[in-house]
Order: sequence, then C-alpha cells, then structure tokens
Amino acid sequence: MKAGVPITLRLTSVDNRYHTDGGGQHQWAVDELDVSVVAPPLGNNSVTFTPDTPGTYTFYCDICCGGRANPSMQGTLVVEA
Ligand SMILES: [Cu+2]
Repeated sequence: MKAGVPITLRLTSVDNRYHTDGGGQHQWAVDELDVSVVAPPLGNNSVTFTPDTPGTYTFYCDICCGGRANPSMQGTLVVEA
C-alpha cells in the first residue's frame, strides 16, 4: 500500500457455518491501523481505510485455527512512503 492512499479491502470466507472452528467467520485486522473486518460464513465484508504511516504491519485473523498466535493466521502488510 501507499501511505495516504485509501483502499477498500474485501474479505471473503469460503467456509460455511458448520466449520468447526469459528463457525465459518474470518477476520482481517491490523491493530496499529485500527482496522478490523469480519467476513460471515460463505460471504464477504469490506472496510475502507487509509494508512498514514509507512511501515511493516502484521495482519491477522483471531477467530479460527488458534487465532493470531497461529503463524498461518498472520501476514505482513507493507505501507510505502
Ligand atoms: Cu480465519
């Protein structure tokens, strides 16, 4: 991403409500950017935000599969100047 440029992020869950962990919901959140969006089972949800400060941020899902402590439920967002 570019600092100061707004984006709309759309998160899709491909799990149904019978998914044993989290009931099919998934999340995309970055604490430092005060962004969190939750997608419903077999649905999507979106959030628009503007990162102001360049840096490297960790995004995570804290709903399923052990939550944010699970390395597979995390990723890296890079915001460039
Ligand atoms: Cu998830």
